[in-house]
Amino acid sequence: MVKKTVKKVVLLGESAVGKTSLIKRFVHDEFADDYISTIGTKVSKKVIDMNVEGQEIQVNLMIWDMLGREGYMSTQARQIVGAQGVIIVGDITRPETMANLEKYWIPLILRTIGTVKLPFIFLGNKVDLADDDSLMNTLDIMSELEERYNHGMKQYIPEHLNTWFLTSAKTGEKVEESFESMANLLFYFDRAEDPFYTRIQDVIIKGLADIGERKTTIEVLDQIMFEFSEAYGNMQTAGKIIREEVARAGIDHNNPKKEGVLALVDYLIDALVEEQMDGEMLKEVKDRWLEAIENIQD
Ligand code: G3D
Ligand code: MG
Repeated sequence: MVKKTVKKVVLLGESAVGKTSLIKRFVHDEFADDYISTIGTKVSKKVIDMNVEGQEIQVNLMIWDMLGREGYMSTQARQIVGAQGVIIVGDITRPETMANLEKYWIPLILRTIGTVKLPFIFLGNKVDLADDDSLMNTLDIMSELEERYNHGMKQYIPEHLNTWFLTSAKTGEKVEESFESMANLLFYFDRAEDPFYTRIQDVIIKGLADIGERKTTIEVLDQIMFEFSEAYGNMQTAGKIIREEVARAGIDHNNPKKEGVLALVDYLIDALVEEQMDGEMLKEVKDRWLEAIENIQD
């Protein structure tokens, strides 16, 4: 008997690191051409057959790709909800995108689902373009990430696989292996409570949850949209309001300006007033947003 499971996997990482290209390279069988426009996501499906200790297992990977308003924390956060595995991608040729694997993406996962107890695969992509310096930098980062988040995990996946890879969506190098490893880790996480994982979980959460002081216009805009959705309560309606008000404020998603964000604050506060949000809380929220805008350094 083949055991069948369905798993949601998301790819995270900055714009242009190669997420869409990696998925295209890996997935031949496109599950749905429909864009889930409300969350700016496209979902592809790929079936992986495995044999674990004599048991035939079919893992149906539902792979979520971020489209459109990429770079917006609220969009990213919504995509992460319900994920059973995360593939975090950096571009080897852009060291800051590699540094952000831990600095930005892991804290975002923590803030969104409150735990890191789901499997991570780390990818340094565009290895076909890498020079020696960027390769060394990437290897350093990868060994740290492995030690911190995937220590001891390797014993649960087949010999030829790993929890991190240097990939190329262009040549196909290690792309298949990356997703295959994710499928294995998903299966492992289903079955076992890893003592190491449980032990480090709290340390990591305490150590990383506070990272991420927001400074750029995009980051402040993210913060405002995220906090608005939280304050508003109903995520779906909040998302709709944000979309409308962002348009009304004339904000260009790719290049938001301070003045636009200031206008947005007024609109969003109005929306909260209409929801009868407590006056004092409202003032606190508004002051916090204005202060964040004040401190923007682009
Ligand atoms: P994203 O989905 O993370 O935003 P994309 O990234 O998949 O859209 O890729 C961004 C650009 O990087 C694309 O170039 C794509 O072709 C290129 N790219 C992605 N992966 C690789 C890789 O492994 N090697 C090389 N050499 N290029 C890669 P364009 O020019 O189409 O924008
Ligand atoms: Mg993309």
